[in-house]
Amino acid sequence: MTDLLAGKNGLVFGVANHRSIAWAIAEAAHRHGARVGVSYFGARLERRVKPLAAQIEAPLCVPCDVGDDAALDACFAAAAEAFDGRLDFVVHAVAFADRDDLLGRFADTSRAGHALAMDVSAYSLAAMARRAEPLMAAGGSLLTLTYYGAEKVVPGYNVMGVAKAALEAGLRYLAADLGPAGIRVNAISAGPIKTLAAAGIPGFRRMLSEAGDIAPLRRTVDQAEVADAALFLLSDMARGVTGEVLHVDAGQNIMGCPPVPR
Ligand code: NAD
Ligand code: 0WE
Repeated sequence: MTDLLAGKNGLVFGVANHRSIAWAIAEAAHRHGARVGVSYFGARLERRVKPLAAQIEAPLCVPCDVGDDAALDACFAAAAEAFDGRLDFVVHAVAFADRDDLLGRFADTSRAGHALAMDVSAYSLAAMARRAEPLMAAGGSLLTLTYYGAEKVVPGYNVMGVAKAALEAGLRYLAADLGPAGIRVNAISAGPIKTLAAAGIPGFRRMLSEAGDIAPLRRTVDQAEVADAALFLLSDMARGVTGEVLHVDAGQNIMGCPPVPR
């Protein structure tokens, strides 16, 4: 293994625990020579996240509600300070909708539920990009996480699917806006993985097992596989790639119907 991110400074949003995709990416980035700051949501997670941050000698470990402009300002100010004003990458691995909106019908989503999912899960990428830009004078890479429910109806994903569709469209507009400054913006569309965000979703275990049956590789993916793809997109290896959604899903998304045993 090489040091794909040697000398780079990065900020990772969305670490909740050791199962978080954000954690797998932070750990992999650190292993590949990056200095990685982490941000987490709310004081409740501090006890979980601080020891993880210590493991990768994070120069920064700060709370941030991405739905709060002042909190984002404070977080990027802390990053500017910790990294002497130079940031090379940002990872956006944050999503939220009201639990009730993931149980019923999309048709029944309230105006407030729709606004919340869009704000936290989609708008926040633009809010981060705008704040990262002045710290990325030498260029940079922004990465977000999305899901197939943005492209096709996944029962129960509901308002999150609509928010992920907005996230994916938004990433393309950001890539166009920030490209001239040498800042790339991409997403990984991950297959289903058992994390905190998936816990308590009714039928998730069954979904995982079906995904593994449908996918060409006949299995699901794990956090480490998403992190390896993230290393590529964050590194100079991907210097020609922007505005892209890379599927890391064992191929599940290419299937038009389940395989027929012959
Ligand atoms: P996770 O629960 O570990 O991560 C989600 C994170 O979002 C948590 O750290 C949570 O604290 C954070 N968050 C929620 N509201 C926030 C707010 N207002 N401000 C700041 N942070 C907030 O679960 P995960 O599966 O690692 O999810 C990370 C990303 O990956 C999400 O965008 C998710 O949609 C995406 N994703 C997950 C899967 C999957 O099956 N697990 C598949 C594809 C994409
Ligand atoms: O993006 C997600 C889930 C994001 C998420 C999860 C929760 C659970 C707890 C957003 N908001 C909340 N709010 C809560 O209160 N995934 C890609 C994982 C996921 O969620 C599903 C899936 C998959 C896959 C929901 C229904 C169907 C499939």
